[in-house]
Amino acid sequence: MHSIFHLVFLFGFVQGRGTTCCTDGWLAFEGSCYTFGRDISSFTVAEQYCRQHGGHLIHVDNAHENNFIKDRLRDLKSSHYWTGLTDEDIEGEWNWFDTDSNATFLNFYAGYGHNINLDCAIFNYGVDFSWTDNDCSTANAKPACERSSETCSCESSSANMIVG
Ligand SMILES: [Ca+2]
Ligand SMILES: [Ca+2]
Ligand SMILES: [Ca+2]
Repeated sequence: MHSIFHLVFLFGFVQGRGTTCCTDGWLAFEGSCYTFGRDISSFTVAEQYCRQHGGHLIHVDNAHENNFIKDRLRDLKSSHYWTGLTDEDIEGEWNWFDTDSNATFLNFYAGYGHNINLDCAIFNYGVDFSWTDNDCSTANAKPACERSSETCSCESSSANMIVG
């Protein structure tokens, strides 16, 4: 009796502590859900794909989130993936497309991120998914999408739960 009570208490404690949940096909991590599209497209088409699924191209807030995404992409192994990062408005000033806010964290591979003709950033397969700047309008990469976990139903997605 005593140990059962203890277990229930422990379960409740873990459940209430930063649990993120997502619908099928989306991975949970710290308040966001992520999914990766299969089709190689331009930046704009990739962003449209994410929006059709209730999100936007990934907005990388910090190294912790970046490392989580890069680990997932290493599992997929197959392709470049678009970030939601662009310096199309002002060359060299990288902004996140979803919030139109200046990027505080960047992970460009050494020597990249400064090309006047390349204004959209990808997770580059060739450099272990560090970022490089690419031509926004060319079909170069697949969509990497993010959305808030608040739109998800916690009850139906226990398989995707990550406690952290
Ligand atoms: Ca984010
Ligand atoms: Ca430019
Ligand atoms: Ca540029």
